[in-house]
Amino acid sequence: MAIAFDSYRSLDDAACQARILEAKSELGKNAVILGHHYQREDVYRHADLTGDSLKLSRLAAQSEAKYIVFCGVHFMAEVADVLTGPEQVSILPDLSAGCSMADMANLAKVERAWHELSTVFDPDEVVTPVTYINSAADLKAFCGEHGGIVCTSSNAGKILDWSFSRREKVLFFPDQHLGRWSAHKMGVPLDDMLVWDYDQPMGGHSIEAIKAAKMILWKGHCSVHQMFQPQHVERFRSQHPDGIVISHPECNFDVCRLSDYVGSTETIIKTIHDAPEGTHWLVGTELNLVERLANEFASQGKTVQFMSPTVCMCSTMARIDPQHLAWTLENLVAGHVVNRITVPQDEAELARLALSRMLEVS
Ligand code: CIZ
Ligand code: SF4
Repeated sequence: MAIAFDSYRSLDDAACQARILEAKSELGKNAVILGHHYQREDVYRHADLTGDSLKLSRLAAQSEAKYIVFCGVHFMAEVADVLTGPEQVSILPDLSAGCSMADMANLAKVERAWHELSTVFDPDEVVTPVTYINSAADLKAFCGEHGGIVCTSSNAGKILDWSFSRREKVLFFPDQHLGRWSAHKMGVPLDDMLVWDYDQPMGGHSIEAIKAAKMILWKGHCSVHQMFQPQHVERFRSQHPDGIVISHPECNFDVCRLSDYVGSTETIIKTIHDAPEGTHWLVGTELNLVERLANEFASQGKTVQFMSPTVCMCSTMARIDPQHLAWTLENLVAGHVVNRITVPQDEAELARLALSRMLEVS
């Protein structure tokens, strides 16, 4: 029988750290720990591989390890399961580590939107469905089935080019901000975009408005990135006229427009890494990553400052704490798999189709 979590609840952090190291060394090459850029420091330090969700899943797919322990959120562990072999096991140390943005779209709501669109035109001829990788596997499968594709914050522009070259319109979910910014960058006017409110019939729009729109943006967002506001950028600019501002495309449109650079976590890291010594940065993305960058680049004389005056962490990812990691690993040592994430096979096949289209395009 698997070891219950209860006894780990009161385990202090120092004891956890020691037990994680011990379990890791016993597991050796059988297990690989993946750590997302937004992961808290006391867990991130145990990662064998680090990166954004896509890079980590690709690395997982290349790894020989039987157990993939994903210190991230639920959709990432699903992608790892879809992209790895049938003998590999994807594990999420705390099942409540979800993504609130991913939860803003679900299959029932997207199917209803597709059905409502079908009263205006045949969406399978007119609309490419594009899902951000931050979404459940059944939505990726929906895109696979309907000629659609997955995108990440690194490749959204290329994916939209591909999508518009095939069909006249795009339905983009769940993040309206990534969709709006990426379409804007490729020259789609804001007037040609509408926000689909999934709680209203026909997304809250007239048939004429739907016929006229090029980009249909799902009404979803990341609650962490919504905390960054234009006034934070303006205050920084007035205090540091030579400062440079970089934001994640999940930030709202005005923050992106006021930024010098907009890019994924991998882009943010690389841009600051490649910048000259002595530069001063304001960064609009999750706090754990920004603090890590601030520490890492301090020795090169680069100052890295967090965009918001309040703490904005990915609180769901932070549920993967040292206690849950220790519990997961010690169970593996004892021969028990806890918190396995599996995507049903038919769904996984269609999700893989949408993911492989993305991998080909980008
Ligand atoms: O795809 C990811 O890992 C996320 C959530 C953001 C990013 O830009 O890397
Ligand atoms: Fe989801 Fe936002 Fe957390 Fe990213 S930061 S995993 S989008 S809740």
